[in-house]
Amino acid sequence: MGQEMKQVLSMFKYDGEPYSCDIYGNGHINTTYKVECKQGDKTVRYILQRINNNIFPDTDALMENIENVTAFLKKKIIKRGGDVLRETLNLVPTVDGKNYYTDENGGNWRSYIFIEDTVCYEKIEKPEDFYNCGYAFGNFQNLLADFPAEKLHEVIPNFHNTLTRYETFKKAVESDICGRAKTVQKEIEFVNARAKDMSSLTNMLKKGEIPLRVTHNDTKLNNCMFDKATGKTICVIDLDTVMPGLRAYDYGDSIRFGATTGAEDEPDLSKVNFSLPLFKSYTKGFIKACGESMDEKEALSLPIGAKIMTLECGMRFLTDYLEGDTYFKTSRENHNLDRCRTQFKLVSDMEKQWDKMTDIVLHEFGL
Ligand code: ADP
Ligand code: GN1
Ligand code: MG
Repeated sequence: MGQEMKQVLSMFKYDGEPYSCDIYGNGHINTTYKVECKQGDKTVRYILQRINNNIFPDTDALMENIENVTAFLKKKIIKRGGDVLRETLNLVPTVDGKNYYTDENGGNWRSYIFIEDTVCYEKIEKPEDFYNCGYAFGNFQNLLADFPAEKLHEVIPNFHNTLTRYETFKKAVESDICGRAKTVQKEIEFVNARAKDMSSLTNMLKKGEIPLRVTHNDTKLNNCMFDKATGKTICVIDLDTVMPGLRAYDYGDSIRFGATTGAEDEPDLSKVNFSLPLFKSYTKGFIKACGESMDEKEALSLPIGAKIMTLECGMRFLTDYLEGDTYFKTSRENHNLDRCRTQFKLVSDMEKQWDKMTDIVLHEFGL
């Protein structure tokens, strides 16, 4: 471990002496490390993250959100007799009692207690796991239903405003700073052909058909931890984007990542197909967890969320490709383009199976 890393680690109130610190996980945004500390003959583990300040410029606001949300969740977990060390994220304070540390180069670091005896999946193997994932994210929203939303900073304004994302996309096509637009004409046309869809969710909100809620906004399968012993979901992580939003965002973002036979960045599109059985499993879990609080209009916004979040995410990957791969972490040439293509493949599949998707949602809703 280098001197700079040792310096960062020395700034956190860890139990024991840190002896290893390795890159960890598959997130696209922050740089995550697993820290191991020796305490007597025990090993105590932590997660350390260098916050991506290109994406989250206001670290105070970001960390205040996380501190408030986790404190709120902890109270609820204690009330129901749960284990606060495993059922929510727990920030480790710095030696001077702050929730993050700024190094000499201006890098911002935060640390969490490592949630032990869990697994985190990149791909769904068993439909039952996806049911549990749906239940976890539905339940997460329920737990935060009475969180005072005015306390939340909007750390990324318009995060899931698909229309704003479309405007940004069109500007990226127009500027074409890397000269890549000519190579992705088919993908650009795919987006433009769906211009009318971009405001479908925000229009429902504007018309008062669906309510604004406190949502997670980044409900990928790998932001959900499964208990190794029971196979059930135990904790929802990656709370950077908890903000006011729509249920359809959380539902849809999970579907686009999980209800598929291929990885988000699979280059061979013949391996990427939308999976109705997985869609059904997640839907069952999510709707069950939302319970009484959901009405028919909101239920009907869910399949729209699935398609729109998939289209939006594909459009974001394509925008980043056009802008030179500066937002999402990439590890190979055309990585963002491969990601974009899987999302568009899923959108096409969903369009073909639209009636079946709606029927499944209505059936699980009890109609
Ligand atoms: P990103 O914003 O880059 O996606 P995450 O906060 O999701 O970063 O963390 C990346 C990965 O690190 C997660 O997918 C998970 O595997 C792991 N991870 C994050 N926090 C914890 C934790 N408290 N305990 C155990 N693993 C964690
Ligand atoms: C990013 O942080 P991570 O990897 O969980 C992104 C999401 C995208 C996702 C696509 C803050 O999520 O919005 O849906 O990549 N997070 C942010 O995989 O932009
Ligand atoms: Mg993540």
